[in-house]
Amino acid sequence: MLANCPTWPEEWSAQYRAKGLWQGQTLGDMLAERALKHGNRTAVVSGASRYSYADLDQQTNKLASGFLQLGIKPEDRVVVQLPNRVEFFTVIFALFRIGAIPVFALPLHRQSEIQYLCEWSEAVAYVIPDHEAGFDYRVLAQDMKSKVPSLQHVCVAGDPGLFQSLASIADMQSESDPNWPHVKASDVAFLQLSGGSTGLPKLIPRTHDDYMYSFRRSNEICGLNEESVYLAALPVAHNFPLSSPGVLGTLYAGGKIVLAARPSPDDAFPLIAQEGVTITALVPPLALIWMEAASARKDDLSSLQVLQVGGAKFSEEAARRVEPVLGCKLQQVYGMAEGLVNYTRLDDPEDVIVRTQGRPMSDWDEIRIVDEEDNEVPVGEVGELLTRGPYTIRGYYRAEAHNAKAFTADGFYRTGDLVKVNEAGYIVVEGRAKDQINRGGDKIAAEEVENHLLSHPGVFDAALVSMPDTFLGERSCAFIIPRGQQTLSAAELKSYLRTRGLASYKIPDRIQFVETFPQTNVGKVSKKALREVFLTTVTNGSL
Ligand code: OOB
Repeated sequence: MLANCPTWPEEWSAQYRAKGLWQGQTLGDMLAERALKHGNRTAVVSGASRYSYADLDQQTNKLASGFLQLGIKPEDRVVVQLPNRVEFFTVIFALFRIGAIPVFALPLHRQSEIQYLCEWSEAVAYVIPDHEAGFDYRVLAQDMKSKVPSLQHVCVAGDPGLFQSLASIADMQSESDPNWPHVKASDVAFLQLSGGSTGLPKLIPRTHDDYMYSFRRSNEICGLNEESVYLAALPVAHNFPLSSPGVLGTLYAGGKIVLAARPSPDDAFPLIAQEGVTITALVPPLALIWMEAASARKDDLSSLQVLQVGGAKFSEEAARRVEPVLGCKLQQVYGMAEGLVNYTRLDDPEDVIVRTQGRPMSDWDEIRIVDEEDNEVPVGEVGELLTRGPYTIRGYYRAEAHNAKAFTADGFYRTGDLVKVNEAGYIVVEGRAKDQINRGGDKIAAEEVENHLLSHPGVFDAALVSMPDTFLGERSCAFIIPRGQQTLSAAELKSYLRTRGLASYKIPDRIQFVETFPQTNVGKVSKKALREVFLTTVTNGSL
């Protein structure tokens, strides 16, 4: 087991195994087994190319053997930053097969996030596309290679430039058959990134056992089977399209994955029509765009049975329009990379589907709704959601001090979400206790951006808060107290943040200069009051 990863106490693990929740299969073995069962069936469609289960498995083996020859060993960390293309699968399954640990980065991450991920995980390799959406990842990789001492290899999907291509790694000839390392299902399979609320994002260790349980159970709830066609419109490295039930659930079911390069209707609608897509997942702003476009376009979306919406709160008004406009069922999904996933059920009454964010997927999920003193609140009242269960982590990787705050002594994860739960166990997300902004599903840890702002010599103090937005749900506003008599402009600060290599969705949507911050009665910055300052000034028309 990877060091510095808190895990379930042995009696819990034993129980999860005895109940058949954890079945002792690794993700690498799952693909091999699926290839035996579904050999010639199409597993992945990407652009004009189609890959069968057998193709995927063979490609995975070749790459795994190449990775071994490069010297990548079990438990070595490898930062994987691939968009929706087939190499995402061959790379992660090759790493699973040799027991190396992918660290999932999102395509929008830039130098600041990637350097942190590489350094914190002490990654030996970094896997990138050549370029994507106008960005050359090889330039970023070159910078990382010069800054991160542990980084030995950069592996490129496509034209490798100065580095090594995945194709050449897969073609490395070995003297003998590879000696596959033994990988245990209870081992950490990969590290996922948390949305975070403190300075730097935390790494989430997920085991083969717990993750496989989460998508097997998701498949049951979402009705995935061999006939299912899943459109990956969101970036596949995110937990929602990865496993709820997402692409991994689809592979487990023997279905077909269709990869969209972008989630726009222009890209996605023709794929739905051509490939007979039955299910897909979107964040709320995209669901709004799809509904707008569906009324204006003529594409045949009739194969679509289920649209999952999650990652951020979906308004009831928009939720009610999904079925009439897109002709498919809506499923609300409220999940988190740390574990717990809630679904509305496909046969729930409409009111439940449009008004709630679902209920836990497993009977083994435990939830508690508590007040600020950790006392449980009465049913129907708002409190913070705490959770524990067979696929919810017991602690972040290398984060002992933080874990003591983020988890209770008896192993419940403090989600930082303010929710209420009705008599039937359905959850409604009401707000957030954590210092995070949810920008249409993209999570921004306020402190991370504040620290970047504070590094500017003209900034005396900085506070990032959310402001309501009809399209994204929330946008970010940075309140800045300038240092001394410095004259600073919003544009200057934004471009400063860009030069610090921050992902674009973290750049504040608005920057507001103030002289002081309102304070709480214990003398901390009151973000609640700042949000109110914003709202009043906006309504007065003075911003
Ligand atoms: C998903 O995972 P993360 O790790 O990016 O973000 C988790 C957080 C939750 O704690 C909550 O604050 C928010 O995102 N959230 C929602 C929501 N779904 C997630 N807030 C309101 N309504 C929803 N439906 O976002 C994620 C992981 C797996 C499946 C789906 C989403």
